[in-house]
Amino acid sequence: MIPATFTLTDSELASCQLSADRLSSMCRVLRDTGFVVIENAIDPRLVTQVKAEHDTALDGYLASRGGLAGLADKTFGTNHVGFFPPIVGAVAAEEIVANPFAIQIMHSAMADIRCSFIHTNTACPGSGYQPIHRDTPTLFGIHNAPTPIVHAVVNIPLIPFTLENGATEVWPGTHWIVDDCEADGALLEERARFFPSQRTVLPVGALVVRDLRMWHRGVPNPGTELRTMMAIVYQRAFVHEEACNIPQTTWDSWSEDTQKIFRFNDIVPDESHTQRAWY
Ligand SMILES: O=C(O)CCC(=O)C(=O)O
Repeated sequence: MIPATFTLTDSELASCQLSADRLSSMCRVLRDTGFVVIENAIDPRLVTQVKAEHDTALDGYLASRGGLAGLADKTFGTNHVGFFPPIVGAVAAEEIVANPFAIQIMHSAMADIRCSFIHTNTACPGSGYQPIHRDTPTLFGIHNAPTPIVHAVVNIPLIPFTLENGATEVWPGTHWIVDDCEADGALLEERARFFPSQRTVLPVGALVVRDLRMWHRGVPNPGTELRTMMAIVYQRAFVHEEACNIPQTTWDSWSEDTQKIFRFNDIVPDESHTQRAWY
């Protein structure tokens, strides 16, 4: 089990509420280590449904791009596919896109937040190592002082993540390294040799809230099954992010609180819904 892991109690699950003490412990772990895991935040049956709908959409997308062979040299790491699934059905369920436990943590850590980035990362069979990286540069290019968290990603594994099938590797504490990693010239591989890393071994039903600055990488999946995680990025509401478009039916199914998180996006008729694509 990853040290940064919490298990929700029956009463937390029933009320969808964290007590002030528990919330404060989770936020402290996020602040100290760069990530926090809740191992039972989502009904596994919903995750199974998300996987089925996601995989159908991903199949169609890959077919439209000539399969994995057609994406060779385009993806970030061999056979690591980044995909924006349609924001419909189970993928768009509030337990996924605005999970109440993840949202409480992020509201506490970042106050008012927004989201425009509903995405998945799939380590396909035959994937290799990605370069070690962080997903966002430092705030305002500040390199001489630590800054508070501004972006967080919520990762939701769609199958159990194991050491054998490509559980993501993370370097706890590295979100506090604020120098200009990219300009420094030393590969993070060289620097990361001096820190211990952890693998995010996770059951279905878990979620991870990760500071986007934390060093991490996708690793090989030598198995036969797609290893997919949702990667939904939230940021403090003052930060600009390219809008996505949300189908009207999905928008209407959301509570006011969820609509507030997605308020900077375009709401479109269902038939006009399109998603971004990297390649
Ligand atoms: O899929 C993973 O385990 C990590 C993916 C990732 O970090 C990325 O594509 O930026």
